[in-house]
Amino acid sequence: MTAGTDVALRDQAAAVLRGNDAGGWTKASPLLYPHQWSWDSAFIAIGWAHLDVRRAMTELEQLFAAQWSTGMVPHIVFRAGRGARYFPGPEWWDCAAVTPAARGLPAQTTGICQPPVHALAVRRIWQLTPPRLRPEIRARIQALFPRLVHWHRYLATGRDPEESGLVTAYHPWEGTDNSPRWDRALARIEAPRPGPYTRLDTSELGDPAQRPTDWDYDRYLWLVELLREYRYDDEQIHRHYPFQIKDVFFSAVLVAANAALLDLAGVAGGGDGDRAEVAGWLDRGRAGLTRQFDAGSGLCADYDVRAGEQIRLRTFAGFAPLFARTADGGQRAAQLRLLDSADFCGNPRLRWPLLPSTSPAEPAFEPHNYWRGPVWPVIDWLLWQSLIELGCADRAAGLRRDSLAQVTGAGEFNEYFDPFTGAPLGSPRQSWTAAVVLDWAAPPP
Ligand code: 2M8
Repeated sequence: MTAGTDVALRDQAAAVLRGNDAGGWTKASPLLYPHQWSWDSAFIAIGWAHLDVRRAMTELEQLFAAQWSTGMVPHIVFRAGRGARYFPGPEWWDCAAVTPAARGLPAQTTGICQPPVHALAVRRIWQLTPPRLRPEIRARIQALFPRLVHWHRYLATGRDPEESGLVTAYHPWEGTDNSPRWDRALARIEAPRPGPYTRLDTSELGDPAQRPTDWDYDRYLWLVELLREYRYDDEQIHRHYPFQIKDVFFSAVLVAANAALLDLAGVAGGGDGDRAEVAGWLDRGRAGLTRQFDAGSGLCADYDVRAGEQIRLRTFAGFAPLFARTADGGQRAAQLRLLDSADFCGNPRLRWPLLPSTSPAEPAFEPHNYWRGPVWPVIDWLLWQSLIELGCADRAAGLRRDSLAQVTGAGEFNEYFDPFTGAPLGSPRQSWTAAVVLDWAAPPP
């Protein structure tokens, strides 16, 4: 890629973010996702940081303004209001009516959460802050820091009462919706009885084959009904609720984010107590992932708490020790070998050697279908950052180069891409895709 194409790509990516800017927060995408999503906002803030670090901080401040009193940062803040075309809307969740934890917020929210990329975003914003803005941005990071700690504490306690170091996910919407990782747990829900509903996503997108099935949606919505019945109360959920998965990818992001939070403690003047607490979560998370690492396959396995069984599938999540950035020498070597094997980036049918969401060798693989095969630029961005931190500069440079080539070749900033053809799929003008392109295409400092 020449310097000229970099500039053109940056301009196009910036235009996507600006086009989706709703004034202080950014729509995840213009058609399919008109509200503010949690982990999207974190990636989006990284994109904004290349254009305007103040705007980048505002993105996260707006998101954290909707943080629950438990510390949970909700997965959607319904900022576009009730009239916006998105299903399911706030009435399905009804959070403020059933739990005091969701009262007094500036907008309605959902009652679940997504991977905590936020501290990674704040660290990146700080790295990109020009000297003249440092006093202002430092003060804003100081103000946000306790909220970030509160968020991580919620995940380390409310979502891990067993102190396993692994986060319990409550819903496929907590990140990777129709990943085959959830298939068996969802299949155990025999009689979902959600109220009557009409999906908007499939008609909005035009190709239902790129989205979860109605079978999935019945279960997604039934799980929301159960969560509401348990008043989003973690203790009740742990006792009664059928879908509880120790998600190694979510847990790995928390480990990486705890390391970022420790770095930020220096910037934000965090006290010794905070530092010790965060360091403890980091160690516990690393140990939890190590217990889930299967030396035979070279992958980390999720764990289904209700069924008491390991979830052994070849998906991107198996690379959790890399995503956590804590892989020891043995894990790192095994995972790097596997990463470039025919099961993943070395598959001869791939258009680009990028990490697909599900291995083409997995029976559940579908090249067009959402989290069941396509390449997601944000996931490759996380892997790229990890490889840099783990000292794998050459492999990281390849991921960056191929990711940019994928977007340039497609000429679109879509949500995900066909791994075999590189064709753009899912929602067009997806904010987080534009955001990571801005980071990849940035001129070296
Ligand atoms: C997708 O999920 C939403 C529900 O949250 C949906 O399909 O309607 C996922 O890819 C999720 O991880 C992402 O945050 C969201 C917005 O981009 O879209």
